[in-house]
Amino acid sequence: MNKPLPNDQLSQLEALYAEMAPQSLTPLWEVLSALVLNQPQSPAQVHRWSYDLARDYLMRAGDLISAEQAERRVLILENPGLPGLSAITPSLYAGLQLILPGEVAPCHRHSQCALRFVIEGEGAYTAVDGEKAIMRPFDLVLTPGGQWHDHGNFTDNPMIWLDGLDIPTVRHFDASFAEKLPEATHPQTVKSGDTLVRYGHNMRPMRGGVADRRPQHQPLFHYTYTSWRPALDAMAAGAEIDPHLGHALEFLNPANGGPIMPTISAHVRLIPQGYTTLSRRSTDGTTFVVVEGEGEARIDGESLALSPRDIFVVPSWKALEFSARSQLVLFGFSDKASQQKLNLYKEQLA
Ligand code: GTQ
Repeated sequence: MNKPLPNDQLSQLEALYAEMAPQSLTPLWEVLSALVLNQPQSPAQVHRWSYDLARDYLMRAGDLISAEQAERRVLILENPGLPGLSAITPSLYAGLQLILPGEVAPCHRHSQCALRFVIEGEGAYTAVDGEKAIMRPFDLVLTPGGQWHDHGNFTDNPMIWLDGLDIPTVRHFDASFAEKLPEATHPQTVKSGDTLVRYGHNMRPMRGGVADRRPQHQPLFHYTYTSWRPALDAMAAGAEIDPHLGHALEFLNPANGGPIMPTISAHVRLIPQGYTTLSRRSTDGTTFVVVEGEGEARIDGESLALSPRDIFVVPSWKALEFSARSQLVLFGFSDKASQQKLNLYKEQLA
């Protein structure tokens, strides 16, 4: 509403609201400006989780409950501005998952799309439709919606990764289905690494027979650190830097050249030592992992110190700039994939 109303009009309106409320009717004019915002006003807050601190709690949980008992032993990174919603931004979820030596997180599938970004440990696996991806630090592994997945660790060390899922998006659409496989692990369908060989080199098998075993729309599910990290270095050595992003590369779905999954985009970026990026804001609230380096993120004036393995979230439409004290390498994921489909995505460069 634009102007304050006279008292007698107000009291009659309030009586009217009270009468209609039991009929599940409410007046738009009382809430319109809060519904149709002039610009995003995210309820999510800027937040950083110290990896060491979160890891400590995760390991203590590991002493008390097994991966099998928990189905997924994960500490949710819940945005302090979204209490009780199991969300890191309004549309996405993040958590830290621990698999201890000898454990299996049993096989299931669901509508939700998931990414895993490995933070600690080497050699445990995520199996997607019965094909194991052997996980190494800073690998990106996908379990796209509807694909069977189980995790297991037959190494001698704990394995911890960041889970990023579209749980709040699927909840928003009321479209969640999930089922468990009767067995803890999916039967092996093909040897580990088969999909990387077939789809991991900007190529795909020519049609025919078992060559096209993977779902056509979502064939690739493993993006290795050993491929993305040198690509970023080569870019930094040769290309002019983007003053707002640094050197940045987005992970793609080779089936269509689009984002990795229908609801989640992911990228990596490198900011050279001593460099400060120009301020930029975008509508896709983004969760970051510090892969290497030390520095600072300034987010609408708030400052976060960045250290390796820390995780932080920058909500929608917050102006963000990075300063790299030593060369900073970051991984980030967001709902840009969804927003672009819905023609909602916007960015603004300072
Ligand atoms: O690994 O399948 O963090 O289903 C949350 C839900 C992980 C998983 C999560 C899940 C998973």
